[in-house]
Amino acid sequence: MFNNKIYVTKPSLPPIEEYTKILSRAWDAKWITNDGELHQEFEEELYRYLGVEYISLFNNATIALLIAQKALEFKGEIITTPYSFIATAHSIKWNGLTPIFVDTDDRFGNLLPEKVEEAISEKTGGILAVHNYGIPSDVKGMQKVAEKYELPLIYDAAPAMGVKYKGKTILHYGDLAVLSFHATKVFTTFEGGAIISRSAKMKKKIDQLKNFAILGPEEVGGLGINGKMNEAESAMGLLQMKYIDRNIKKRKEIYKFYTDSLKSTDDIRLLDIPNIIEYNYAYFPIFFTKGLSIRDKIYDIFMKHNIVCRKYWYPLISDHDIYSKCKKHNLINSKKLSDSNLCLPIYPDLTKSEQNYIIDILIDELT
Ligand code: T4K
Repeated sequence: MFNNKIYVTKPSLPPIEEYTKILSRAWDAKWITNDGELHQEFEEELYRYLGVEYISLFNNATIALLIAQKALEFKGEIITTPYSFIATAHSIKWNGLTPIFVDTDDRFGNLLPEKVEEAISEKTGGILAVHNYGIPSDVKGMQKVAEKYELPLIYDAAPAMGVKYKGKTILHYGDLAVLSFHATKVFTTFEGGAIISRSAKMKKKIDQLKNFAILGPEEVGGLGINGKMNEAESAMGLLQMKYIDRNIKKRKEIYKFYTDSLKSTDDIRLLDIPNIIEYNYAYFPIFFTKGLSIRDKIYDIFMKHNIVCRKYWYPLISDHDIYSKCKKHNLINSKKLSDSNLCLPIYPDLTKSEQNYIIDILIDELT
């Protein structure tokens, strides 16, 4: 038994000396937020790394999701997924819009384009899809539906930093895509996020919205908010760029070890990620084919052994009181996923003995 708790994730932090060295530039300049030098350099590094043209940095992904919807003029009812972190739906509600919950596929928990199409009505004013666990699915199908009905499409790509689809970043899909750089993500700036847009005009609009809609010293263009990333977060982002590939590689090794150890275990389904996707190994969800009671039993056993797994995503967003009155379209697959999943700890610093300990407990309980 390990004395310290093993959490589902832990941030990968660079050496503190490297961080203070970069941060000292903000100290010397006495410029600590509002599009500082480190902010600009971090944005540049992201262009290079992601191969995208327009990025706006944010203080977190939730505010970025709010702004993305404002920028695309989402209105009325917004089709979204019940199988995600609560922030996905909250961002819709904060904008005074109504989430409509549609079912996902039964493998990855991503919205199904055909179900989205079925749910579209004259009240629909946007689609907020998620690359669940950072894994994209039928992005082309979703694009077709959005185009056919002329609906703006946003991807909540919060966990998808570094993920590629057919050799290119997944962030090319959707009218806008939103990343999170929270402490629990593969790439962290403490708190933080970004919107990837498709045109200089849209980036400008987003950059204004995140800065109170200020157009000049004496001019405000409408209703804006404070969504800015500061220099301490930007310094962290700049430094983290050095480590991202190494961190993803370490995650991949753990992912492979878990997969090899569990693939012949009955009663568990693992994610089967298609070859066209280069994953960032953000999560290691397992799905108990016999459902909720065994999942909850294993969760409790792990807790007794100081292993803190998470049921991402249980309950479904649509089952929380605040969303209970929203329209739900036959959430059969998402309900099944929600009742059967458990995410095992995965992060670069997870030691081999910790990995063995986790697997041994699980296999022991299931055999
Ligand atoms: N959309 C999606 C699909 C998302 O997953 C998220 C965020 C968002 C939108 C919104 O993005 P942000 O606005 O946050 O940028 C956490 C995070 O707060 C949240 O950012 C994240 N998703 C979500 C999946 O997880 P909690 O309440 O589960 O976090 P917490 O504090 O329980 O942390 C989880 C584990 O991480 C802990 O057991 C221990 C470990 N941990 C956590 C922190 C904060 C550390 O080891 N160090 C840390 O500093 O929501």
